[in-house]
Amino acid sequence: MKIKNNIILAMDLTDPSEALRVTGQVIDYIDTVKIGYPLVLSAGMGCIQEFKEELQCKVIADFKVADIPETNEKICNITFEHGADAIIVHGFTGPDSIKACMDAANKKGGEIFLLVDMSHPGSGKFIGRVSEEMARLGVQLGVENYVAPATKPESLMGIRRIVGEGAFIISPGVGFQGGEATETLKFANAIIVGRTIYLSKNPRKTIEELIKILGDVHQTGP
Ligand code: FNU
Repeated sequence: MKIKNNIILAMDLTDPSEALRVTGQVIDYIDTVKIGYPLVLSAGMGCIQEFKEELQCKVIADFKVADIPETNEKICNITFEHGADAIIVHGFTGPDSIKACMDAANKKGGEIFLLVDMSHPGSGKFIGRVSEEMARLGVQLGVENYVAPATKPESLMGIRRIVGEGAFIISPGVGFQGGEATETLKFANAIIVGRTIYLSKNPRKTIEELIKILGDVHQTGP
């Protein structure tokens, strides 16, 4: 997946017209929006197609799929049939459940992102303890895309080491959760940014500033 400016907007506003309006303000700068339960549970699955048609963007469905293989297959099929380009899938459910999502994605022409560690403080208790094992499982299964946290650079770095340079990592937790954009992009291919943009008084200016910071680093960096 190629992502414009290496930024994915996490659109978690729950009012569908507000969500479209605010995304529209920054759509010149991004081509990929992550939509999850907050918006879909209030607006319905139709909002995926609405975003794609009105804003001409790719949509990643953040459904953190975590069920038995047969149910995972159904969830993925429905999500791709509603127009999602990719779906986020939990790694902790194990190989058969992940494989069911990969098979559904292959059949429907979509992609999966395997979530191997999370960004919130409580993630250290369980998921963070097995994240490298999950990443290794992803590699064994042939998973190409991963989600790993911007708030834990050590974890992100370890996951990159395991999945290799060829894998595509997207990383949530930049801004409000404390993750740092330029640091994160040393190990991730794209950052996921939500509240910093959509709660900004001027989302357009905020994303322009973010792009400028990333661009400056790119120009002066190694
Ligand atoms: P923001 N998200 C996350 N951490 O934050 N999918 C994870 O480990 C993860 C996620 C999502 O904090 C979160 O649900 F797996 O406002 C939200 O949609 O910038 C977004 O990433 C972060 O939003």
